[in-house]
Amino acid sequence: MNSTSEVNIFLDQVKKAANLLFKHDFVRIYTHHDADGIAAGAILTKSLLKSGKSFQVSFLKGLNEDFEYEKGELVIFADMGSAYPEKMSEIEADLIILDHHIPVGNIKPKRSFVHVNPHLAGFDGTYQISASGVAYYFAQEIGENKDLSPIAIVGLLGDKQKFESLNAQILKDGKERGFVEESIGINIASGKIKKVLSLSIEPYLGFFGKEDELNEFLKKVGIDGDKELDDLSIEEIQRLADALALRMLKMGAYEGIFESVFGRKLVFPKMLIKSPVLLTDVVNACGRANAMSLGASVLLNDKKSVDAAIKIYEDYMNQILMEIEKRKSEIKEGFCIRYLIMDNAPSASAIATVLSRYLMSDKPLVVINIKEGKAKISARTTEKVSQKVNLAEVMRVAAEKVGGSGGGHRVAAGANIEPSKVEEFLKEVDRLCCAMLV
Ligand SMILES: [Mn+2]
Repeated sequence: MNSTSEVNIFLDQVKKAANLLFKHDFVRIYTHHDADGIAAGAILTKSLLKSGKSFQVSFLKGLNEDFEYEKGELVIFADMGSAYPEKMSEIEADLIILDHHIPVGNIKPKRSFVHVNPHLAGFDGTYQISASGVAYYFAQEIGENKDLSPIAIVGLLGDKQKFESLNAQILKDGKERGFVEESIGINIASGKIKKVLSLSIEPYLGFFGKEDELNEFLKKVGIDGDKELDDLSIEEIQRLADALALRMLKMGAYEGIFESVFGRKLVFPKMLIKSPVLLTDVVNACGRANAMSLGASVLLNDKKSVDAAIKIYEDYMNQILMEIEKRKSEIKEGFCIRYLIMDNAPSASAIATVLSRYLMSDKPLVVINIKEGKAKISARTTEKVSQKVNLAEVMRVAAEKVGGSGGGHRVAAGANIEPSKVEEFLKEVDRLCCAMLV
């Protein structure tokens, strides 16, 4: 548990950021295109609207992309910035960073600057708070915005975080005010049982494209697959949970996953999509499909957006699950890592996340996607392995060695390198992981 002084340092950063915001009428916001970044954007949108500020929200894949601003404006970066000191130091505007990635180097601001990052206050930004959580705390400083707790929870779920420390407070706020409810159950999407089980990637259950196997499974458990998952009795849920846990165990799922999937289930009674898992998957899919604003609209409870977003989610799940089934057999063994090299795959990170958490959880997994003349790398591992192996460091060092760049979190990191350097890069990654595992 973190001490009061760490909480105070963090809240002090947040307060300074709010004070800088109060000096401006207009804010330019750049946020990341993933679920956490979209959730941060939605939180900023709603809290700034309420406080009467004008603003513009744009989504970026990363800080390698161009961004614009007018001199002297206020620019907010959410879910990015902390690891790009050079870029941040060039900005000729007032600047707020709301990030949870490990800070790198020193930012030398040209104008007023507030850096809100849990790492700078002694928190662990990998598990204890995400960018949407940081934005949530910032929003509480601007006004009464506890209704945004479900949106912050979507962001932390998107980043595979835990309900501890600063995140625990967000959950507590939500429960106290009736925006979040907790009951016994399985933390999985909601809807028709067959569809939920076959399209689930969080947790990954391996039923996609295996209708006979799924029917057989449901028959054994004694559950009607055409029923709504939310209509099952406690006793049926228990049976289903036991059978799913056994299946996941046999597949090789990381043991740390079970407590987050089984036992406790969260519900957002006031959101249009009430299942936090489904809502997170939908927003994440919107980000992948370049429909970030649509994802944000769903988070802001815009009725018109829901059907289109669900359609994007179903298409995306189909695509990813098809890719996972296809790629499983192409994974190669290194000494201390496993790796997969793909050409033009839809997404490296989703595949890396699923494979490393549910199917091959004992070693770090490095997935390389060669697309448009660039090699984009996603590295993933479990919390257990990450106690020794720091993938953020591995990606940064190995990428820099071959002239690229990399970074991220201990459990989930990435890099960009030249395709011709892939072999050399993988060798270095393997060497670094072996060195850390000693
Ligand atoms: Mn994030």
